[in-house]
Amino acid sequence: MTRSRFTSLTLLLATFALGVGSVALARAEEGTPAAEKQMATAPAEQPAVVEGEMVDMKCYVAMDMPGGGKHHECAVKCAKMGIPAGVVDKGGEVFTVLAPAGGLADLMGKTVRITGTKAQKSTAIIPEKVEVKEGDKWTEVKLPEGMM
Ligand SMILES: [Cu+2]
Repeated sequence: MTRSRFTSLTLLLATFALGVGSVALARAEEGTPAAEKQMATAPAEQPAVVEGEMVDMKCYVAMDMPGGGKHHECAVKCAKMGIPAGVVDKGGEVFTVLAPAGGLADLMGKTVRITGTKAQKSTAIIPEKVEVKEGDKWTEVKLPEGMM
């Protein structure tokens, strides 16, 4: 290959790359308004209250283990290790609690009520307020600072 041929090939490649680049750029710009519109009509999150038994997600999912009873000790250990906590509601729906599980370890097996933001992309809740039911009474649980 001669030098001039090499140069023109390089130029050709550069031009091609630039062309592809501008097309990609134009596409990205085209995509922006639609994406914004979609976000405006479909919020990613919505307020929600979830009530049910607190479990550790690993043992619940893998072995159908509750958060209380004979499995209580394991559930507490799992949460302290950082395995996500979850809430199983009356209908059997399971919500992952999107907060550090260590702060929820003492609630394993108890009936809890979590007020927060429900994720749309997953069955999960970001807690703003956590309450525990003892007898017929609901008590707000003080969670470690910075947890939510
Ligand atoms: Cu466990």
